[in-house]
Amino acid sequence: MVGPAGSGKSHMTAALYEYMNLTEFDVITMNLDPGVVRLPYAPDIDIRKFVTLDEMVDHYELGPNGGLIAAMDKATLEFELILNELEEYSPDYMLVDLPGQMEIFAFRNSGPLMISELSRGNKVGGLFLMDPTLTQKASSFVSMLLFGLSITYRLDTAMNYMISKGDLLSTEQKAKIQDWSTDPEFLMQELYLEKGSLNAELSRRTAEMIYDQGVFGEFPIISAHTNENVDVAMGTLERFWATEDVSL
Ligand SMILES: Nc1nc2c(ncn2[C@@H]2O[C@H](COP(=O)(O)OP(=O)(O)O)[C@@H](O)[C@H]2O)c(=O)[nH]1
Ligand SMILES: [Mg+2]
Repeated sequence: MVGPAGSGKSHMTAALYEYMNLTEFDVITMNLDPGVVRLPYAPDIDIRKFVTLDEMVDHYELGPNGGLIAAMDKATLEFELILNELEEYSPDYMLVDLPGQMEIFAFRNSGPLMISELSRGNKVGGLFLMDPTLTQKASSFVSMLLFGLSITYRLDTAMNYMISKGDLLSTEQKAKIQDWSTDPEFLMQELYLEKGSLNAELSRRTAEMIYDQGVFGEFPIISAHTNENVDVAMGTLERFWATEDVSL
């Protein structure tokens, strides 16, 4: 589960887990956020059993960012312990809830290393959650996709893009997001209307590059609160899991 802080990763982990459990998938959850205080699900494997943010902050007298960096580094060094737990479960599927601060997970070495360890013998894919409150304008929608691409590049996994918190969106807002994601001409037009000439050109080139990467398409608009389209998200994930190419 990937996405900026507060995009709904933990709640989506809970919603997908419930859905998969009910439909009799052999599935477990893993929490990789050492700083989370409350989770909307009870993780089967929990990084906090091995390291917590508070412990690092106290021990090394760090702030929250330094503490998270230290916690992730410690977890990477001791990842064998987490892998041992995983081996005991040996589930068919696992939902991995990543830390809120994606920047620290994805752009330092620890996150990619953990994902690469988890990828050994397993097919790993990202579900990138786009918070609709951060994608109200065409330009913020494009920059959020760019953030997703950047994380894809860092973690070296396939990425499935979805819009979270669908319950907060009106029918018109949902239609607009779908138009942006399926009609590049429409998106370009909106970008030109919104931005001055310099940024319009940057936006256009960025959108074109993202479009060439095959990222655009009809993104499922899901909600962990109402369970809207959780089945559609599952369909997307099942199609991803069914594809042959493990190194997408
Ligand atoms: N309305 C709405 N709020 C949500 C939804 N999913 C999460 N939230 C809220 O968004 C905030 C952050 O969610 P969380 O799952 O902790 O995000 P994370 O940091 O990405 O793990 C919490 O206050 C959640 O209650 C959703 O589907 N709908
Ligand atoms: Mg979380």
